[in-house]
Amino acid sequence: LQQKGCVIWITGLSGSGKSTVACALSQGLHLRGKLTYILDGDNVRHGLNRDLGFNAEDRAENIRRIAEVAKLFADAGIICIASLISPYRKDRDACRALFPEGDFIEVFMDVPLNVCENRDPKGLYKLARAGKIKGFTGVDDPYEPPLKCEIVLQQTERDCVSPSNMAETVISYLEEKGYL
Ligand code: GGZ
Repeated sequence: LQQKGCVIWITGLSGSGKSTVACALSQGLHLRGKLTYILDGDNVRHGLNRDLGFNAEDRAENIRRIAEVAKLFADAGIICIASLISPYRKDRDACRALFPEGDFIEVFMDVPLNVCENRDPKGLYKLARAGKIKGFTGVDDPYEPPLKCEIVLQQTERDCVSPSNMAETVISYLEEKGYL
């Protein structure tokens, strides 16, 4: 087998750009002849995880199942890109523990809440502020940023980094670590 699998675990608030970066990363890796698969929280919740809601227990189970599926892809030599809020540190650490050292690459979308909220691509923050969605991450539900992770992709109000630029940061990391 030519390719060594791994999981790129993208964590961050709703609207922080996880899915966009996942797509850009996947495209960049395809151009390098690599097989990838994206597991997006929002999509997986329509099928495999449609029985789950957003309380802490259900989020933990959502994350656990996605990590188990990601592990299957990684075992098959595929670079699996998981993009989900995964707000709790202990849940992300439990995912990490499923993988051999180095194969779980945590990427933090470090985007301030007000930037995510101003984007509000699906109008969910607005609904959450109006009390129409309860337990929305960042509004009335916690998000625990990583204390230590492999890659931080930072976006501020002042400087805007393009998704393809962010994808390149991840690709450089993968090159450096011998995954490409
Ligand atoms: C957070 C919510 C919620 C609540 C619906 N809290 O930005 P989106 O819209 O497209 O993606 C979000 C998605 C979150 O699913 P995840 O599987 O990534 O979450 S977790 O890792 O915490 O299990 C958001 C939408 O679902 N959404 N209600 N209450 N996001």
